[in-house]
Amino acid sequence: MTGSSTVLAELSGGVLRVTLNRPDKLNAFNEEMHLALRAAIQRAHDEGEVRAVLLTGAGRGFCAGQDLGDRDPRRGGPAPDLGATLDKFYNPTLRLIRGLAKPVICAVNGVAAGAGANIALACDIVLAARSAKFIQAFSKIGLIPDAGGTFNLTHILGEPRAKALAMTAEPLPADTAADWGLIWKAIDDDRLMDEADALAARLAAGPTLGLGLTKMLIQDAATNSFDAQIDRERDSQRIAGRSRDYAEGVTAFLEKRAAKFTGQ
Ligand code: LHQ
Repeated sequence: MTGSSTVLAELSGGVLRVTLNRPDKLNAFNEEMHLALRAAIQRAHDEGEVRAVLLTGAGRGFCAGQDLGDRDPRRGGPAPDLGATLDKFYNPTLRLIRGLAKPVICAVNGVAAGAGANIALACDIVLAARSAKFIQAFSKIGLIPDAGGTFNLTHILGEPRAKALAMTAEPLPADTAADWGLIWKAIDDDRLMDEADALAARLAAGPTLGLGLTKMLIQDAATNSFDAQIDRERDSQRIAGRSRDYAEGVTAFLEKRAAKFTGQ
């Protein structure tokens, strides 16, 4: 187990399990937690043994976004530069998650609000406890949905639902989030972590290079033309076709046995 006390990081069987750990604050972000989360995702980039990441939260919540106690306006002083906070803390971590050529699974174990909701939505496969809710809480405090919210909500849901969620801050139950395609699955609370662990283990035993290429292609499809995208598929398939895992996958199929992927 590594990491600070605010973010626990544990590598087992190729899965780096990263747990946001300020449960008495519903895992709201302070500066230490920002840096610790970034360090954990950076570790997933740096270490070849990490072949999948599982992000979750300790206690009854997943993450309540920014710790609002950190910038109490009652203390007076100049207004904070929240753009600088995004530049310094949120955006580098979001870019690391999206740029990590390995699967990132998010197990939303409870309420996900503000930037907490949008960090979950930036992950590759999102499972949520049936009791969890996603809240675009920003409009309640006069802010805009950050942490990739305006991008992901709009691309995944379209303008009507994105605007309504953002402007009303109404909690979206996990089942509805799954029905709308915002997340992969809602799962009974007592089954969530078992299913998330099993999925993470399965992906960590997968063809990591090919899964990473797949992730990047699907992300880029949102902004590429069809024409550009099929060229990218050609380039990526060329790389995948030269991987050891492709040779192993085809050999295993022909030999009627399970493939043993190494991620290369
Ligand atoms: C919290 C928080 C919290 C501190 C619960 N902070 N303590 C913002 C600014 C800067 C830069 C850029 O980006 C951003 C992005 C953002 O994330 S803005 C959105 C910030 N988040 C929110 O507005 C959500 C605030 N929290 C809530 O609305 C509720 O806590 C939710 C709906 C998440 C959960 O409600 P409950 O289940 O009723 O729990 P609770 O409210 O009783 O919270 C439990 C404790 O956690 C409580 O502390 P206490 O000492 O009273 O037990 C809360 O004060 C604390 N907490 N969120 N964001």
